[in-house]
Amino acid sequence: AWLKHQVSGFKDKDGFEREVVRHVETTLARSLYNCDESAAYSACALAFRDRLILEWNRTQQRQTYADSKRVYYLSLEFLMGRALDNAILNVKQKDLAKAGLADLGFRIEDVIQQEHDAALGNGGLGRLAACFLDSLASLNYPAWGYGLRYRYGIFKQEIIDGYQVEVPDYWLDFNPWEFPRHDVTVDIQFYGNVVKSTDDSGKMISRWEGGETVKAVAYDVPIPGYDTPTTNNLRLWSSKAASGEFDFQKFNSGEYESSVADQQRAETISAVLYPNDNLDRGKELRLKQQYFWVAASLYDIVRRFKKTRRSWKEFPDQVAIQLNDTHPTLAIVELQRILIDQEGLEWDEAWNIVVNTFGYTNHTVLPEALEKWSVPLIQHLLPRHLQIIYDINLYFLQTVERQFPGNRELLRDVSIVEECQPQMIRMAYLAIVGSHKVNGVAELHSDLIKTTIFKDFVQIFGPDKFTNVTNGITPRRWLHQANPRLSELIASKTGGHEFLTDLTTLNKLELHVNDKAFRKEWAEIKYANKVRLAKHIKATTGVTVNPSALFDVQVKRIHEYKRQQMNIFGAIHRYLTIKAMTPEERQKQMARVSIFGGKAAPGYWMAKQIIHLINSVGAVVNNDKEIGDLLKVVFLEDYNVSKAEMIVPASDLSEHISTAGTEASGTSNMKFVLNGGLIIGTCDGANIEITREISEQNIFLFGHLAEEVEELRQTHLYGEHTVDPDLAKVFTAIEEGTFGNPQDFAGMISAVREHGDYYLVSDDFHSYIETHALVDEAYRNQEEWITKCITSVARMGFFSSDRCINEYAEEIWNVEPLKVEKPA
Ligand code: DL6
Repeated sequence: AWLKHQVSGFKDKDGFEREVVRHVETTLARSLYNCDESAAYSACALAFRDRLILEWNRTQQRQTYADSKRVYYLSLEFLMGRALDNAILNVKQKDLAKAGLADLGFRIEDVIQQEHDAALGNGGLGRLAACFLDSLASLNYPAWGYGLRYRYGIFKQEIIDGYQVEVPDYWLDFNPWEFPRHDVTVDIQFYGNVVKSTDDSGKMISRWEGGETVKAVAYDVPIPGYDTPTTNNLRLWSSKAASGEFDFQKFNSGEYESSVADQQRAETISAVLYPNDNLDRGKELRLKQQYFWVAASLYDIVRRFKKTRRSWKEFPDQVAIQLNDTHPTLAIVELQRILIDQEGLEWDEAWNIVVNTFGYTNHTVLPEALEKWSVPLIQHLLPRHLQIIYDINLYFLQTVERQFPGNRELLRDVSIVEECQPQMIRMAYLAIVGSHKVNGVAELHSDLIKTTIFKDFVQIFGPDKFTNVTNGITPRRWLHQANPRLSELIASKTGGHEFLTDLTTLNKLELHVNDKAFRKEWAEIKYANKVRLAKHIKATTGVTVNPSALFDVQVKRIHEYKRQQMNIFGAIHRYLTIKAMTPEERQKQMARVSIFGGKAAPGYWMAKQIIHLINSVGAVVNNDKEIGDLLKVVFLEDYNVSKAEMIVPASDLSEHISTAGTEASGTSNMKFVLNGGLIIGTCDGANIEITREISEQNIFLFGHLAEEVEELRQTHLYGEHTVDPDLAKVFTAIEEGTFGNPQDFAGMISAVREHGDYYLVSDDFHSYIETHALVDEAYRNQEEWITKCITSVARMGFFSSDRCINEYAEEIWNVEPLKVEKPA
């Protein structure tokens, strides 16, 4: 299906300006004389959006007409960030927009910054989903994302007196990127009961009846591809009362408050994103969110399939559904229910279709993040689904029994229903049983799931069901958009912007690694990015940092396994070391800025203590005249996607220092290296493959290996646990009150000293400190440092999310791109 289309940008600058002015004057009903930056953003977004909509409609028509297999990416999180810059860059009209806005009296950077981040996610999992949507569109795959339209995204973080304070993120005041589809609604049922009867042929049928109904309303978001007319769709569901606005009878009889109660209860479902990262809390509303979203999405997918009038057995040839972690696992049960209860298929035929349709991506091995739902809760909320889960489990266990007769232990271990009080449904097991492929997100992680949490399933299903797709990032956002000067410099040396669609062509950079002028410009760009970040630091924290110092960055969700506590202990160690130096020694010391950022889940006490310690250390160190520029410690408030776009290009060194075996992949490690920063890290997640690609000389690895972790934990529990002497000095300084009330940090210290040091902070501390000393040495030699940076960037081609999506398409989804003619 070669169909010809032209990407719809603007013909010229004047045309763009006319459209902006038209939107200011008509859509916004303002005059150019009282058009502020916010109005300029709105008008500019609407102008580009108008063009995008045309491509979006055409893409949908083209894909429907081609009638080829589609991918549906089900994710509870899509951490999209801002859309305007992305939309402009995809049609390659940044210069035009910049000049047009300048004519109207605006700087494009200021206009772009008016946009509120679409922050419908917690961290890596949600951002990965956003990168995947970008790649799917850019590679012309017929694909839809399905998610929830939370009224409140991830909370905004304020730092008050050194503590995290959460503020709601109401982001929908003005959102030109979504389109309500009041005509696309689905009634979603909860509660009720199951009625059994027999049909005319004597076959037993089950009907789910009664209960409560909530309406799902579709909101569509266009997802433009880069340098292609393909514009895919992200459909987000919003909940509304099925009965309309409110209960008129109650209203008329004066019960004003309860007349709106139904409406409010219904709207609560999609009201708020759960702010936990790598943590399962088992709340009823979360289960309601999950079912609401998968039921609406499946209804939509099935409705689209039925329009093609194909037979059911063709469903997996037309539909591939990817489960982003276990959050959408109920989709497996729901599709089985639709096929057997509503469409009348036999169990086996239906189950075959289900399994061939679904793929499941696991994103964590942390036990506290593996989802389980209590049987009584599912029984109450989704009675028919519980029966189907029991049947899925029964048939599964019967095949296991046939394969491994008499192995009761195995049956207990792999049962989808965990026998405890109350019984629990293990969602990862259900996802494995109901999918044809299961993948991890980096090599080590994919190996670990096969040898630890899912090892029995490898025995049962064979190793081919389990695969690896190492994560990736979109170079469009994480290089071209975030670091425009570096992107242009790379283009000038690699013969154009091909690297944006084929990242492996970055390898051409190696030819220029000794080119003096190129290296000079490279260094200037990094410095300029650091100056910009330094200004932001000054404006938001009041701390002055020297852009010539080494910027050492750790930005990600705050979690004990990610070990920000080790980083801040390391900074304290550095502070104590500098304090103990003679003036001559200090002269030789390399200047550092330790930069932290990230949100703690509101209920995660230890993570909040870590933030407090970072800020308390900063308050002391940054005001210590003896120290001056040699060390600064700053915590950047409210880390999000758009802040990452500023922080990542400004880093010299970034920290990816999780306890080995705990970080499934990590993706910010890829972003930092792609932007010419080096990394210090453990042998964990994608750090290992990054090392393989860029070579060991260009990365600072330290710490114990994954295979050593379990034994070390055991020795902590049952043997002697002596704290590393350098770390002990850090603890003494904290306990002496150097950074404020020691009681505030007692929990962090005792986790290491008295409670088994589960995350191996003490075990890794020595090699962490030593490796930082190597970093100082390496940074001293700027020429070598720049060589390392350029070489690393040149070798990052593997980590494009385009490569990942092509792997999913080939190995898991069996889908082909829908070819479109490249725009002229
Ligand atoms: O795969 C994306 C991302 C990985 O890069 C991180 O290493 C991993 O921690 C994260 N996993 C989760 C799991 N949450 N749940 N459920 O966020 O996935």
